[in-house]
Amino acid sequence: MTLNELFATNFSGPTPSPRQLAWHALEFYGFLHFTINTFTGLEWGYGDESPSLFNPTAFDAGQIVSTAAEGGMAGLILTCKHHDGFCLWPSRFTEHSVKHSPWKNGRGDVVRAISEACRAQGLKFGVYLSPWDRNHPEYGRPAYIEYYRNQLRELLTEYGPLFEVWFDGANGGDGYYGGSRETRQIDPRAYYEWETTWSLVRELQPETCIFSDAGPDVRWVGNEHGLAGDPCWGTLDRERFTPGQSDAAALNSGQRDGAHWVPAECDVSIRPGWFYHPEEDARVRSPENLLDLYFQSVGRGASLLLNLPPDQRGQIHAADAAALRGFRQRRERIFARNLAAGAQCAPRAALLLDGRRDTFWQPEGGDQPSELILEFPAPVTFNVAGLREHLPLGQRVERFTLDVDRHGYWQEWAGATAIGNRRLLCGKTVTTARLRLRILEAAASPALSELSLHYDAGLEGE
Ligand code: FUL
Repeated sequence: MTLNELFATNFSGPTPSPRQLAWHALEFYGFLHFTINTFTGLEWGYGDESPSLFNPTAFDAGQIVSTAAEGGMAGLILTCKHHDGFCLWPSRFTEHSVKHSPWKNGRGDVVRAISEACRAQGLKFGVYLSPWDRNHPEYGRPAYIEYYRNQLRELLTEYGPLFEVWFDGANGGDGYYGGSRETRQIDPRAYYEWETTWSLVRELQPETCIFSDAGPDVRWVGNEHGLAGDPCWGTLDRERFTPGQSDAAALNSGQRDGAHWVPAECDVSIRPGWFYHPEEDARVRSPENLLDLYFQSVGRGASLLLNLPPDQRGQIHAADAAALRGFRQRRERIFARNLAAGAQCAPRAALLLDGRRDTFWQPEGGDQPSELILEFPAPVTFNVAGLREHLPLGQRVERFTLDVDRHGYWQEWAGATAIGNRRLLCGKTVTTARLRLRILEAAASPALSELSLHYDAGLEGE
């Protein structure tokens, strides 16, 4: 019996699949909203826009991807087709695409360019293909589902490995629909036959994670503000949710007793809109605001999917690039060093301080509450703490505190419900020679892979 098997025996909750574990390691990646809307100023194109409107003046996939990479993003998801139906690649199944745009005389392929730039710069690549299509004449009828799957097949087979496929639940009803200009209501539960579409993804890209309001691999967090619930459990009863029809509050917090592992992703834009609009150039989020989002998404065990909309040149605007760079610098300043490294502790507990996810600590004997004490060679000043659970063994911890030694007495510094992939806590600045982690409630013997302490002069919790 391996150590993992031994520790798994007393736990019956869901655990992540290998593809979900790989996804958890990414934590922060980007969205690219780019299409005809970039040129018409809309957020939702009606579907009757001429492909001739798509004409970036200086498209540069390298600049887009390097901006994301310099911001510390691990991957990018591109809106290959948004609700207006215009395709950023020359799909064989429609004329409503880049092949009829003046850009590169109709010979361009944004999906190819971005996917190749991602590969060249070591970022993962993912696709967004809007199920709602306001251009297509057959939308609302069975023929459209076949069209949708044909397009998906192109994206799944012609652009290399994908890390995530993003299925949007939005549907506003009205549209151009091949000239009918009417409202078409569909039943999201029945119309798309998601199980069949998901199995196509499984067959063609078994390692990619499928995102929707309801998973199956990654779930929507229930808002577009970048905020995970506190707590935000990685578990959910998947059957109770339908893409496009989900209970946002339940998605925000997850369900502690959920039977499936379906972690949350926080999608949010760096600007007010998802697409680039020049009038929003002065309304780009600040590095400080992005850091706040990071603590409330990644710091609660979810991932952060931050949208960077390419502008009318086909590049990331300087204001967005500067904010992203500033955000990275803030993160680096805070997290570069683990102030707890080098502490004296029980021998296996040193595995919490080695900066590795694959090694982990479990309390001796599995008693509850269980505790761990770190003694520092010299007093440590901190106001941020980070913890990680060893996710191959599931989400076990339900309540914990971090206590500091104040003149020989333990005083609670911070406490929370749930850890999961990552838990970041901000508190009052404190100086101490000893730290105690107390796990007050857990579903089974806890398994933690990381504990870190940090200090940042710009941060202070309540
Ligand atoms: C929503 C869409 O309606 C927005 O336009 C955007 O793509 C966002 C990420 O998802 O459902």
